[in-house]
Amino acid sequence: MASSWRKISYRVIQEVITEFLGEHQLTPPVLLNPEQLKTLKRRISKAYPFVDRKYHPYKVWLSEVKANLQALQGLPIHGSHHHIMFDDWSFDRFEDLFHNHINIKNNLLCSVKKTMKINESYSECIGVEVSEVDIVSIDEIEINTIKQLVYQHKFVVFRNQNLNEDQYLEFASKIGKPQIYPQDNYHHPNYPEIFVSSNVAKDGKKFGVKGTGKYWHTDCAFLNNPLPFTMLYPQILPNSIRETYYMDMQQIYKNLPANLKSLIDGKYMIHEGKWRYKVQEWDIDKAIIDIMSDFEKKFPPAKHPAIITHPVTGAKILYMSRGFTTGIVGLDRETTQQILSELFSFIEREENIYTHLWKDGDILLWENRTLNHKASIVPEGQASVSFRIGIDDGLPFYLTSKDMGQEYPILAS
Ligand SMILES: O=C(O)CCC(=O)C(=O)O
Ligand SMILES: [Fe+2]
Repeated sequence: MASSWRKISYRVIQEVITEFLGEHQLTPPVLLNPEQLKTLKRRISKAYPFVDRKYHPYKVWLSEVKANLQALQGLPIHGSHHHIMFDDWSFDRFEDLFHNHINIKNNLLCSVKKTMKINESYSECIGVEVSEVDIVSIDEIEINTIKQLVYQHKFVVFRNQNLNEDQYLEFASKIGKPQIYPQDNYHHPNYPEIFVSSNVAKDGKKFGVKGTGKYWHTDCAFLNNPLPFTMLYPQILPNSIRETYYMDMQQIYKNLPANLKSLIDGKYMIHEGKWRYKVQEWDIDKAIIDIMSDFEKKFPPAKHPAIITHPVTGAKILYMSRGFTTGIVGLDRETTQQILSELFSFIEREENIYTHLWKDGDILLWENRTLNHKASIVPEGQASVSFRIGIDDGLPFYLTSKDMGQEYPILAS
């Protein structure tokens, strides 16, 4: 898979340097004085406001910038730099690299502002609100902007939407590849990509599954390939308040005390779905132990690093939840339980919880690598129906240590 990181990088280099040269009325090849060089480097760095400076691809990219700046000044390039130089300053030959990629937000806002309203002050910590967007006729630039907003702000809420199933699914397909959830009792009868959370029958038949997600979790953490994005679109909101709660596990990791960090640094955690399995008609007369072992045959426990690295932003994220995380690889049961319970009490504190209060017409799209979430309780007797679509953004769920150790870690085809 081609690296969106590198594609973004070249676009940013192109735009920042071109602008800089224009401002200074310089035509390459030029010799920049040290002050100009410093300014240019600072500007390029500032184009990545949300990237961890220690992120490996970022460092590789910086070394490319350095080499290209040397080329720009006509200086010889030393070392094993085998990358393309911006010697002729016609960036056309990078066009194939830019094709079909995620654009960085700053490149796009000007054109996108005309078609949708982005309210970034929507919440202090996470989330951004998008209104006045016509999802049915949304274009590629808007989609790319939305993806970038999700990576940066963790969730996007679209207001006042009124989409049918086809339109909803089409929107999801523009963002990425809709997942077909591996348990078909959750499927919409006509749209297997739509995961139905419902306590209301449809055409006299059971429709989806009721009361999903009432515990802290990230969707599909118990699979080897969990879900990058989740989109949720309530169809019927109960008369009582209906909320979904979120916790930003990137921020929580940042705040994690050093002693807790050291307990899980470099460790893998185990995630299991079996404790959340909802029994089906065909489970009647089966012993619970057999139901669970059947589930486990289909969905063996998954292992993921306790701290994952985001493939786009390079952020470190504490990847665990009370709903699915059941163990730490290599530690005995008692030690595991003690560490997990310490971590959960640190994580699930009131100040870490952001509440989204649902309004009619809301659609939420969130970063499922980063946010833990949980549904509010629907009181008995009140109707509630939501359509969820899991979306694969086509990037690795996280970078592995193997990726991090290589040059150009996520560039391999
Ligand atoms: O309905 C909600 O608020 C969240 C549901 C959920 O987390 C899920 O179905 O996975
Ligand atoms: Fe969920």
